[in-house]
Amino acid sequence: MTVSIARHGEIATVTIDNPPVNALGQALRRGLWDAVAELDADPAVRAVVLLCAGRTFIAGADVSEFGKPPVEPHLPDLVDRIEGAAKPWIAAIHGSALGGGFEVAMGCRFRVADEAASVGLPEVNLGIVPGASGTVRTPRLAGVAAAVELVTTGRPAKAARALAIGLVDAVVSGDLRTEALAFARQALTRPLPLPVSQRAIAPVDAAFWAEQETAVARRSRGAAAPLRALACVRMAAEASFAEALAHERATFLELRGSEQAAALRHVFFAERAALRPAHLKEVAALPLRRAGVVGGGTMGAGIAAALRDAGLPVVLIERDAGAVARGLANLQAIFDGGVRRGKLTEDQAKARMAGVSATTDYAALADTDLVVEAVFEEIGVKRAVFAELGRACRPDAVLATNTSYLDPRLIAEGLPNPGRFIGLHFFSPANVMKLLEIIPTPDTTPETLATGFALGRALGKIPVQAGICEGFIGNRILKRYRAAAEALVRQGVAIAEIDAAARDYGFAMGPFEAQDLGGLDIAFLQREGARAAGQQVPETLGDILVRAGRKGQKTGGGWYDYAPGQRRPQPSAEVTELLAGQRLSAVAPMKRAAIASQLVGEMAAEGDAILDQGIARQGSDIDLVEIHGYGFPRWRGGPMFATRNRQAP
Ligand code: 3H9
Repeated sequence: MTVSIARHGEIATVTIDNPPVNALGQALRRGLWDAVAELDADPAVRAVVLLCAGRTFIAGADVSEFGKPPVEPHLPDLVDRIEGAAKPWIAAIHGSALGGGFEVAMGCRFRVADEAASVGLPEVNLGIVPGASGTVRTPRLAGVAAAVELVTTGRPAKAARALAIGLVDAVVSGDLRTEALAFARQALTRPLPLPVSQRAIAPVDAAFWAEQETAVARRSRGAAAPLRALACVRMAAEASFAEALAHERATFLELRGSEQAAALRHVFFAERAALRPAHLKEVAALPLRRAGVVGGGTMGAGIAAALRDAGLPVVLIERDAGAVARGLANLQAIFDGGVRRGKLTEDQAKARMAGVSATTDYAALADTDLVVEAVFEEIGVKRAVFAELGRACRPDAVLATNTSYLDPRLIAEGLPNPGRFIGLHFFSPANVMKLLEIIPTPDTTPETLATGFALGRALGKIPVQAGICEGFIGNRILKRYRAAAEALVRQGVAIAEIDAAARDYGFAMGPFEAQDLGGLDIAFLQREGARAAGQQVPETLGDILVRAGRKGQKTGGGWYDYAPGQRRPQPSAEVTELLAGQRLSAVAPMKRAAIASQLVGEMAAEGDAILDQGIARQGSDIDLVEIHGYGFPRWRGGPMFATRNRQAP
């Protein structure tokens, strides 16, 4: 039974039980519709408490219904029906009341939330706007500014904030059902507040909308939904409830059928599938209670910070006392940054540091469940580390390398119990970037692989399995992308025009300005290493620049020039001269859309090769790698989705 009714004296409870997240599919909407009728007709009932079973309140409309024609009862009608019920309904919220779930809660006369609950309207993350009065009722509850923030960012508000801004009427600790029933009894002793739809919206000054439009457009970088959501709130503030509702519904239906919404739905389901891959369903992960990190540089410190953020005690190993001190200072700097940005309190930062013990002695790793190696990218150095780990760690401890380019099989050679070895490729800064490439070797056991995914989940990452090849999934595609960008330069397309095309497409930065920021020398050294090892690696345009001392912003110039202390790229006469001999005769000027299409097409072509070789398990994994590791615009769905769906860039 999806919806069940119980009576507690003059209060009824309506309990929704629709696992996993009580999404508002058609059967549930019908069940609630009928519950209103049944309770309206029962003279013994004076108020109704709406509860959910399971881990959360209603998490929203059922996203899997979005590709299909809407079926009655429609959600906006259901929200109106609950609001118009003869008895007041009280939403009792635990977990998350999101999207349609929060819209149902706003149809209720009161909202009572558990102290760990959150409420929000995340529809923009799916490329849509709320479609059942979210943009129209929220400003009536919490004011225009709060409504704009909620609907344009999609970020939920935690219970305490929701109470402070008026989204909920009470926050309770203890048993939610008991507390909500007590709230309902109290509420019946006082006059009822107006239904939300009848409340007034406090006016805002004219400049507000212009400021918000600029700010939202800047933030959303090509994503359509946030600006459309803003327009809906504006309509709510300036027109009648009914007009605003009709405008919101029309916008919702239009966007629901858009390419952006299809792309974002693809990402939504891909992300959830990535966390629990089907092939590991039956495999139990090993327990993760204590972790070790070898190497306290930028990468190692970032990994240690990520582990601490997830609550794991960390042993940090470095090779000498100076390096131990530098590693600790790197970690301290990360947590200090968290405090400066308001993400951590001073006390939390102290607790994060207190959970780290740093030493040169590998024996300190004796009782760790997992150790991640993040030392210099050189095979001999890494093998020496694993020889130590093989001696110091428990035989069942998972041992991971964070290599980005080396063959993990070579790193693991000679390691006792090679089944517990795995590649865990983090992206810098490792405590921030969501992507985690997981690279099993032929020896890695399913339990070790499952533990890699469990770690990814614990750290709040998007884990993606990759096979062994140079650069795994992400860096291999990056190489092709950069080569494609260089090929355009050789054809005579201006460097700045290529970067602008990538930005227009939705990337934060183009391929050349990104290299200038990160430094051209890392990839150069790697190519030089391969050349020294006898591999045929053709000379790139980047090589020419590095040989001329242009390594990027840090040397005052790379693909562009930079004025001292400035980060704004300026076209460079020196680069034009250095590359003059490399350009073919000028081609017809290319439109930016065609440039972007070519770049993304090359990424997808590499993705196809990666799939053919079994390096990635599915196209959606490649999309996740690009979105979470390389700044591919989420609302395009990733290179594989964008190319397959022939989106016009
Ligand atoms: C909306 O409401 C539009 C309305 O304004 C207007 C309509 C007219 N639908 O994330 P999890 C599945 S738009 C269908 O791992 P958690 C998910 O795929 C909606 N399925 O759990 C997964 O399936 P599986 C606005 C959904 O505990 C399973 O549930 N709402 C939906 O880590 C568990 O999910 C949102 O955007 C859904 N709406 O986190 C909320 N949601 O097990 C989206 C989840 O087969 N959801 N599933 O892989 C969330 O943010 C999280 O699921 C939540 C729980 C925080 C609730």
